[in-house]
Amino acid sequence: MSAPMPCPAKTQVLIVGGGPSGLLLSQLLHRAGIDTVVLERRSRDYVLSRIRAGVLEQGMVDLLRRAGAAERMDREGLVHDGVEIAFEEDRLRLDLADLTGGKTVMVYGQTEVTADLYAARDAMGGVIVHEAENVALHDVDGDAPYATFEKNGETHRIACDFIAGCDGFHGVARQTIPADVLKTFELVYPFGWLGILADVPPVNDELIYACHDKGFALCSMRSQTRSRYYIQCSLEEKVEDWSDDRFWEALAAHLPADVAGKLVTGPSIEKSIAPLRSFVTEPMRHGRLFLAGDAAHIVPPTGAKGLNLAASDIHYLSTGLIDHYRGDSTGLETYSQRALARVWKAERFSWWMTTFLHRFPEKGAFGARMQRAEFDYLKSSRAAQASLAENYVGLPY
Ligand code: FAS
Ligand code: PHB
Repeated sequence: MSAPMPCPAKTQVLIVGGGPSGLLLSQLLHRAGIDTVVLERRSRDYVLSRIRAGVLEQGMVDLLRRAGAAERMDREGLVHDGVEIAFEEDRLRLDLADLTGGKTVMVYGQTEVTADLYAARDAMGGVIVHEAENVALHDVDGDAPYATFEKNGETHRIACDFIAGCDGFHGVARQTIPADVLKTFELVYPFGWLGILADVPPVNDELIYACHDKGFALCSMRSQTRSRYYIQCSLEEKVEDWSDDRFWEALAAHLPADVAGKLVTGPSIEKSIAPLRSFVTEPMRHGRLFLAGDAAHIVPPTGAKGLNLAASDIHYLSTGLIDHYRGDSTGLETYSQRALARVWKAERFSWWMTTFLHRFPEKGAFGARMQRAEFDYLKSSRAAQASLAENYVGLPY
């Protein structure tokens, strides 16, 4: 990794957050001749240690290719044209390509996407300041916004034309928008996902989303030799109480018998519990500050939309900024409205998939029968399958 670039006192677009949103935006703008600086709170190793998403929509794949950061994905990524939904002992394969006129998804981990974007930024000499502490944003609703931050005990100031808040759910950007301007919408689910990563061959060559009396489970993967599994867990669970053996036993109990019987188990590389929430911020712009990705919205991972929504935000924002510097600000003026239109559709799908496939004890026997009926309808209706498929592969930008 090259020595960190010195931080300039001025740039065109200041980006807060060096996750996939911030890195992708920085790369796309730099390739269009627009200067950026990325301020990232954590070290690069810390950012790259996160295990998160695993499924990319075609829109994200296209953006990574446009960003010149897709070579390893195209070599190592797995193109999937189908996905399975299991309900108790029943299994239903959705032929995504047949149901959507040829569309597919790419199975390639977010960790790899982020590493590829870091490599692409390094190759272009991108300015990324790691361990930038106490980032604060100033005059975002004026004509001369700027940011301050601390590093190695010194306070720095960067003037800019625009600020992109790509700093995730717990970032500073959304908090910079005045409370009387911001409107938020939230639904917190009464359970989480306990996830494991292990170097064992996947149990199935496509993902399986499973609804079982014991709860939800997901069989996913990172490659033909590395698997990613999740089971629904209560919010009181502590990951340290889950040995590998206990996880593998619980996973098998959440799956159809013929799937459980093929499970290959092994030592975990990573285990973690993620809470599930639906969250949206309106608007996604305030003056010269634009929110993108998890800084603006969160979806439960059941629909594989989190990272993919960040991608469509970055598509709208990068094209709006590029057009602005070429004299047309229409894209920036319409950014929030265009991004939110797609965000809310993905929020709906992610909420529907979560409600369909997780156990909600408080909904009782009637609720369980509604979930069974949802599955039976899906199994019997090509229209229902096409609706799930078109949302899963990703609605148009
Ligand atoms: P990120 O949160 O990835 O990145 C924000 C960056 O900003 C971070 O590097 C952070 O360190 C930095 N930052 C924060 N505050 C800052 C500050 N004040 N100053 C400077 N930098 C700051 N999505 C899926 O599709 N499938 C999944 O299975 C899935 N699993 C997930 C599991 C977990 C535990 C989490 C938290 C999310 C998961 N997601 C999943 C969603 C996830 O993939 C996000 O959608 C994706 O990381 C969005 O990328 P960013 O918008 O870049 O936000
Ligand atoms: C993953 O592989 O981590 C993954 C895949 C699909 C999802 C959620 C997570 O919906």
